[in-house]
Amino acid sequence: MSDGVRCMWMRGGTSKGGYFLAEDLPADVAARDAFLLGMMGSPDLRQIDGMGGADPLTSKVAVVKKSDRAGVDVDYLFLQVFVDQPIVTDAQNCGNILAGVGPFAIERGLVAASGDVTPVTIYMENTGQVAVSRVATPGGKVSYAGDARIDGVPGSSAPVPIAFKDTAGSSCGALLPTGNAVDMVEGVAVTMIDNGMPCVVMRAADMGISGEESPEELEANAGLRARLEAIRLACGPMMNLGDVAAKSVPKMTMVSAPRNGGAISTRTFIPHRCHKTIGVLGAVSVATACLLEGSPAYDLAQRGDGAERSLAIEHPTGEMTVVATLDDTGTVQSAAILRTARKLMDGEVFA
Ligand code: NQM
Repeated sequence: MSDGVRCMWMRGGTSKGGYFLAEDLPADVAARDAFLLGMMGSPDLRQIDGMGGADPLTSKVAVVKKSDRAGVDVDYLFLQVFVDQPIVTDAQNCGNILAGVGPFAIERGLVAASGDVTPVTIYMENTGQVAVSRVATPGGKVSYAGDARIDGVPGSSAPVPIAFKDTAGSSCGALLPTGNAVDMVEGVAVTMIDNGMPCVVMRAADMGISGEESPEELEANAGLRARLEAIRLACGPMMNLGDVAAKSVPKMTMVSAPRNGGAISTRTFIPHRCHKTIGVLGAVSVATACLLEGSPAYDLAQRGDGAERSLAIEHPTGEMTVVATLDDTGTVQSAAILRTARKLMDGEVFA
């Protein structure tokens, strides 16, 4: 067993994980990753000997430090610790875990609380982009209590609204890495898109499903999973992501017409488990695909109108609303979403 490492366990949005100050973790990446695998209990489907919750959504890590960048408060590196393989990857960002970064930075004294709401400007190291999160700090202390609700989390908490700018091409170099709104891959019409998260968007009907199935039903569909993985492996190099066999991107989103008054209905593989909701930046990318003429999502979506669109991205347990701001050409310039976060434990963790 290792010496204990200072760590705060938090729910960020619909994910959960360990939040560390960079200075508390080994500087050597191999030593850091070995520690993170050990403390999560990976590789093991049940993660029985660690903190991980046997799901990619609860096997996540945030590494935070004070930033040297002008106008930025903290730098945030997201690490996905695989459940069943000895892999720790920084190849993706996470907008849910991001929701805990502002409160964590204030709690650890990296940012001073200012007034009832403290804005925290966060540089996302995985993709080189900036997000601004607003943290409730009544009386100069972080408050997690409040009446904001997000689907996929029971009860209510203090709101953590987050605004993103310039997320296009975060990992793929361009919003549409192939230059096309639609490509045929393995006989299926797909949009390969990256507005903060590399995603492959396709019609549920083209994959032989209605799009109303539960995540459990979809995970039990071996034929669907094999087809999705074949498409994903083919899309990886086309999206400038190289061989994605051991990567957690691109995410695979199957879309159908909205059923509950939203903009579109989704079922997303991330990429081997079906998400119980949808990732934050995944939702921003899918919302952007809805506004892209030619995309399989375009005709299915209720797109609204005007320069500011509220697009409710329906998912298996509700919806996530993306507020997108468009320029004169109809291109998404910025996006905002509402999350909540909660401190669960502060102490030391062991590998
Ligand atoms: O897309 C899951 C999540 C995520 C990532 C995933 C996320 C995002 O729900 O920004 O939040 O797609 O692996 O936490």
